[in-house]
Amino acid sequence: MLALGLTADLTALLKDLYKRAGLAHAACLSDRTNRARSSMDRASDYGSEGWGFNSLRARHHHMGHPVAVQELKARLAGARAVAVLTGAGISADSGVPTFRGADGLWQTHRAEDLATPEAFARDPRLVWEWYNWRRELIATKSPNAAHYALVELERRVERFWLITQNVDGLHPVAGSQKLSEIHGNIWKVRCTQCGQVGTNRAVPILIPPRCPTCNGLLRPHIVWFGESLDPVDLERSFSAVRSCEVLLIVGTSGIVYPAASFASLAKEAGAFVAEVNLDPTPNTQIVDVAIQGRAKDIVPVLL
Ligand code: BJW
Ligand code: ZN
Repeated sequence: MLALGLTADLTALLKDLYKRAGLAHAACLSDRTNRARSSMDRASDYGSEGWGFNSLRARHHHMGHPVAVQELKARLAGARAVAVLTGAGISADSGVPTFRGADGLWQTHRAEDLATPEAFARDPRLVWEWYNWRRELIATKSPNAAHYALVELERRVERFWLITQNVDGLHPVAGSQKLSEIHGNIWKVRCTQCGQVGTNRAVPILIPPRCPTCNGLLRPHIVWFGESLDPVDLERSFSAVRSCEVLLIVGTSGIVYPAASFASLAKEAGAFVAEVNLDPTPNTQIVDVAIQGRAKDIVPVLL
């Protein structure tokens, strides 16, 4: 697994990321995505055997144990600064497919064909068709109890920040406001010519969609592999992760950077770090408490 330098300094961290980016760029795209896939495969191998639960217990992790829930609940209730990181698992309970795993999107679609700037340059129509399919699916889904519980947590905690990798927009629909959608939003489009960002809720969107201002080709306002995250989102997220007392990580496989570095970053800064996930992930080793279960069942009982 890739490990980022555990520096508390954002500049150094970004430098590290970009240094790795340089390395990644040196390799050809398929190499990079193959590497990505092999780390995804490794992650899904962690399932039942890779990291036996006994060894996790020996490390004082409490998989789904009521004591773990109680401890996390107390930590959250006592914290004045809480950061939350969510991934596709929180929306799986609303019926939105995840990326990796048995029913994941990457089982039937090659990431390098769809979620890279190179793919869009090669065949924008194909990429837009995939997004149309996903927009159609997501349009029928609603937030679940876990999304709503995080809105309530935001209301209760003095300093709160929700960082989501999800592009489905279900957190804002639920009512979350202190939020960075670090991988973008599937209902937003961006002009490849003039850069203007707009909201477009058409299902299906007319292919190829055109910019109302300059007639340039529109693309999804989503962060694809190899693209940089918005620096404002990034700074806000790093600062929340570095300064929180509790970091709660829900439903992410923890292999896509930079979000994959948040658990160790928060630990390094002295936070109490907890994970809620159906399965063990690379983060499970790092966190103080790992609770195994469905987001919609676990997150509401943490309040
Ligand atoms: C449940 C559940 C239930 C199920 N309850 N749990 C080498 C070193 C360092 C970095 C890199 C490197 N090589 C490449 C990189 C960078 C790359 C990267 O990290 N790649 C890794 C795969 C290695 N990252 C980037 O490129 C990022 N940009 C960047 O770093 O910029 C600097 C840079 C520039 C150039 C080169 C390198 C660096 C951008 C990343 C953008 C990611 N975009 C995607 C796709 C968007 C397309 C779209 O959605 O339309 O975002 S990838 C995909 O993965 C999507 C997700 O947001 C993201 C994370 O996935 P997530 O949310 O974790 O979902 P899953 O499916 O993986 O996991 C679901 C989890 O839920 C599982 O654990 C289940 O168990 C669990 N679960 N049901 C609770 N009911
Ligand atoms: Zn334009």
